[in-house]
Amino acid sequence: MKTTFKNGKQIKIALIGCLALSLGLFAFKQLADFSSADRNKYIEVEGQMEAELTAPPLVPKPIGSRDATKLIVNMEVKEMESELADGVKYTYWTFGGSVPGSFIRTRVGDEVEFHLRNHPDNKLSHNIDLHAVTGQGGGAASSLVAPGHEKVFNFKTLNPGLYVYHCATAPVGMHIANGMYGLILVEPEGGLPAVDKEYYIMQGDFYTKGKNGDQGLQAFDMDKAVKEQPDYVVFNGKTGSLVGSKAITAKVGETVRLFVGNGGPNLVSSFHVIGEIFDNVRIEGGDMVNHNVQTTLIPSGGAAIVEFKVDVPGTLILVDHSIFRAFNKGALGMLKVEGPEDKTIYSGTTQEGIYLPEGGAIQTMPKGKEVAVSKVAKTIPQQIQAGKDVFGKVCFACHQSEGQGIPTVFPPLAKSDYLNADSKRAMNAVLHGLTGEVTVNGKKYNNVMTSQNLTDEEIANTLTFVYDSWGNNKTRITAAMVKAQRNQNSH
Ligand code: HEC
Ligand SMILES: [Cu+2]
Repeated sequence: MKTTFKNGKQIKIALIGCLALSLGLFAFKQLADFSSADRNKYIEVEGQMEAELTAPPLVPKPIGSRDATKLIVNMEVKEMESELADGVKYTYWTFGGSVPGSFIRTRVGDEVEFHLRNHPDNKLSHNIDLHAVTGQGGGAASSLVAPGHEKVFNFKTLNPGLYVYHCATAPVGMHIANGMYGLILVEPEGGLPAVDKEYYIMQGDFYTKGKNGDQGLQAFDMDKAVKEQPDYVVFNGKTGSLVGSKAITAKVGETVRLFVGNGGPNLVSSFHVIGEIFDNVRIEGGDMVNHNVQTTLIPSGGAAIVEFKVDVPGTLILVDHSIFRAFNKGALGMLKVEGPEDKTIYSGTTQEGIYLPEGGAIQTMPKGKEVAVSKVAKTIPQQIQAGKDVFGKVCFACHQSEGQGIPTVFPPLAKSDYLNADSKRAMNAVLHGLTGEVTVNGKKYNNVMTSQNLTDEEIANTLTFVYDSWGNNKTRITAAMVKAQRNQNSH
């Protein structure tokens, strides 16, 4: 008994010693790591160049052994209508015209001069928060830009890794939900090891007024977004973006690197490739590399770099392994591998048609409701119909789908005393924007409505729709009235 006790004590002392030593080493390593990020501040730059930007699934050329440089990034925000699924349209807000936005490739020590332009046809202000930036708001505080304008800010890349960027304009969740996210890679000194193929994939969740599969232009649904109940969960902005003829490709024996991001806004991704095992995963896009991984977790607003060698031919299926999202909401892509078989690795007869998307859980028949565009003067019902369309693309983003507004931020258009009291004032708000304090239904608002860049007819239709809806006084506005108002103000 006595000797065992003594031994126990010795073991304890040894353990404490070990612990102290490893803590010391850990602290030392931490210091070393911090100082390397710190050191990168002093990397000097050589010359300057414009950054190559690419739309998914492509990535720019590797940085290789190039010196740190002054890197000019020219990024333009574009609001655009595009297809979310077969027969389903959506108004996306994009960085560079794609969802996810353009891929940006830099190296540590680069001095980035970031030019954010907001296309003149856009309706809203936007900005950018890059997770690779050390500084206020990740750049968001310096980049809020109105349609037709440009903002410039500068940052030095201190930490290597794969980072998400996104818009951070209020309502932030809505801007991200509409597609405003992308990836920026900061390569270490000397670059990442060379591979044969590199691709850019980013997951996102989408919230539509209609159900999954409902046809036509679908407006953003704030309620579903707040409840985190997406109708679509997709790779690269739409269902089928990496399916069939759009699949990414590789040849047997090649090494593949996927830069995988997750824009959210809400869901975490369980990224998995059916029929492969990841040889390397750069966890969360940082320095730590794990090996032999089946599924890697990619947080919302996070990323990972996965690498694997493809050994046998076939179609590998990329999924979020929260599996209903893959087969029923769209989070399914394909990597087609061509080349000779290797029976020592895999053999068996191959059946066609497995692992194909199954579509929305609750399918409905296409309604295909088309709005006729006529050149002759519209009747009131036609004006209301056309106005509803514009409202759904432009005004709903702030005033919400039922004109209910958002307390303290966006005033209601439903039963609005401000609106109903003076139609000229309402036309002016849409024509020229509105700032300063206004009181609507007894509540004060002091915010900014940007001018809306619409034609006289569009404004007339939209206001006629608004006046006809949600308990308003049914005033009819014609294009001639808007024109008169526009001219009156240009004196
Ligand atoms: C970017 C957000 C935004 C968009 C888009 C927008 N508005 Fe506004 N709107 C506002 C804000 C903010 C105010 C209040 C401004 C203030 O506080 O001075 C406002 C005020 C108004 C008002 C007067 C107050 C009221 O509630 O009656 C009207 C009318 C109006 N908007 C109509 C429209 C119409 C029609 C559209 C689409 C063509 C539109 N707005 C698009 C943000 C927006
Ligand atoms: Cu935005």
